[in-house]
Amino acid sequence: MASKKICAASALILSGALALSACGGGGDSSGGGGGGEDGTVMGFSQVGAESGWRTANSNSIQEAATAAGIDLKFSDAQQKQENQIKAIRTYIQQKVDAIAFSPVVETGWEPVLQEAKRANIPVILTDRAVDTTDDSLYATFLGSDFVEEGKKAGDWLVQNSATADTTGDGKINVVELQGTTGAAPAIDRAEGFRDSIASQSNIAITASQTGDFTRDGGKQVMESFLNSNRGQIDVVFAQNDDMGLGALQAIEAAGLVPGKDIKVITVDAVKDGMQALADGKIDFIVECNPLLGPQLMDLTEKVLNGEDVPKRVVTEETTFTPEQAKSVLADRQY
Ligand code: GYE
Repeated sequence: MASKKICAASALILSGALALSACGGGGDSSGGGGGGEDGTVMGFSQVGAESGWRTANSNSIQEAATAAGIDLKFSDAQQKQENQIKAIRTYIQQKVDAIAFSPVVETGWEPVLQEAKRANIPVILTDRAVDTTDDSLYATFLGSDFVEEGKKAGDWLVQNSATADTTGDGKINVVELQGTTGAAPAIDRAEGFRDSIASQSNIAITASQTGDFTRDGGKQVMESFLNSNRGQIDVVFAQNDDMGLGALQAIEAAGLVPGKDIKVITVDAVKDGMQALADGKIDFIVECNPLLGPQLMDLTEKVLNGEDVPKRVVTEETTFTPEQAKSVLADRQY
């Protein structure tokens, strides 16, 4: 009741077309909800809860929706594409005003995005990209440049190759813990990292396997790498902090000292990762910023208002050494 009243009130101050679409969910007996304080209903399909990054990202989106007065319908797909497709279809049926999602993998979205387009519901991609040639299927894409992140990781290794040869044989053998197979950050970080080390004949990726962006996954894959290549691994490139933290457990359990016997490079810079970096167990972290909520709400409002938005909005981010981690750790929000 209350939310319908607010929706009616906001209709007075909004232009005709938007007022209709903003209140579309509220008038629907199929359970679309009445809208937030500003009448807007957004359906958001999250990848899952696989990492510290993801938790920070979900919190940011939920808090920003509340702050913007947007009624957020939030669902967790548990890293399964079929669950995301189901959630998006439900949002279409509920006639939400906008749909946002972070696609678990890059491919296979065209049919459901076509359905959203036919229903005139704008889709905003956040965090991860979809692989499609038809960019009319989404309004904008907000998130990091993952190729760049992979490059930054590789560049650090190239610049620090003198100390990275921990086995002292003149070669730097890197093992890679990849993120979820088919996910944009896994594909792109791998590409950027390879681009960066390509010209270095002394650096080689000797093993690469997915740890699904989870701590457990990283630990298990690192255990198997250590079982088959013990004594030959100089560096671990973990495509996120959680897998890197799992790898640390495996390295220590094998009686080796991370940061000394094996150098560790990760991506994200969540608090646990930054702590391990400050402690000297991780050597370098490339930041990936999960606090996308405020920008996502802002872009959504603009799209619904019919304003022009850039097709791609890239998040700004930095990198951290142990010294830098020590100085920012106390103020780290996530
Ligand atoms: O790096 C990882 C998470 O898509 C950028 O997904 C995100 C990645 C992030 O599970 O920790």
